[in-house]
Amino acid sequence: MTTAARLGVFVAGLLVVFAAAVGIGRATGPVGPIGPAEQTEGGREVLHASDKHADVAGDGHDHGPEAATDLPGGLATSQGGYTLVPDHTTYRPGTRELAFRVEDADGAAVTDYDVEHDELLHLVAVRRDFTGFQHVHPELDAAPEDEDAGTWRVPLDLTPGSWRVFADFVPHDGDPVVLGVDLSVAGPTDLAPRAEPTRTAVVGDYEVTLDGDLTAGQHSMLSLTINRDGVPVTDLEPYLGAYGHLVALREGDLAYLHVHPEDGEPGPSVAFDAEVPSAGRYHLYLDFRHDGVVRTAGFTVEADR
Ligand SMILES: [Cu+2]
Repeated sequence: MTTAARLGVFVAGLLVVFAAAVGIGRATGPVGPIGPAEQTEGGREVLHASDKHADVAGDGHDHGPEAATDLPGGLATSQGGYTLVPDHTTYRPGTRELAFRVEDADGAAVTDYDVEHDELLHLVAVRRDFTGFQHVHPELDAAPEDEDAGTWRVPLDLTPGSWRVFADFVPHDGDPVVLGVDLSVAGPTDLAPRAEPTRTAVVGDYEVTLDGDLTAGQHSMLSLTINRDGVPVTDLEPYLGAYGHLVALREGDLAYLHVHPEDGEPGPSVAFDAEVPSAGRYHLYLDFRHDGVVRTAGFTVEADR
């Protein structure tokens, strides 16, 4: 058969398929209004927010049908009446002081915060290719007579690239808030390749192993086990009110997820209750303290549907 003839047969075949599809469509007709659980998208059942209340805010409350305000934290610079205002958004590489304020709906710098996990404000900085993770605790200038009242300051180690900075805090007598803002750091850079899922992280003499799986929309128990030179560590020191502190960031948009530590022994395993809002890849950072030093172990985990 010549190419033209083959093409002709192919086109004729397509027409037959198309005609058959039209015929089937006419025969069955529109199905009319269908219930939320019957709709399909790409062959999958679509669950509406009203059918399944994912605790995306991670605070244990049922937030009802998913609205913009129920998005995970850290995706917005301004949310819930609060705005994260950095003094600068462009930096030269090196150790640089980040100065910022949290402004309320009236544009006034917030100076009154509630302690959460032992601190008034947690600041997490990560380069958008998931390198250079830092979890630090800025100092607040709260002296009311000071014109800088409400300004937070903290040094960050910045390498060239695009960074996301998260401020995780509780305004006095308010609800927890996580705001995010991008910083650009000048200079040539090599971006890290996409990280593959990992179960083990090595930090200096320490090896940390991750057990447990993440499932979208469900509470998932994660256990992190810490060994030093092959010996289980059983004398972890409390850090931020627990034997470990875990931050989870979603690949793609760096949504910031709350992960709650479970009470337990000072090692070798630390348990967390994590809930992720969607399937896909997450980057987990465990901070733990031993021998007076805080170390960070990073993991990449694929969450199931
Ligand atoms: Cu913190």
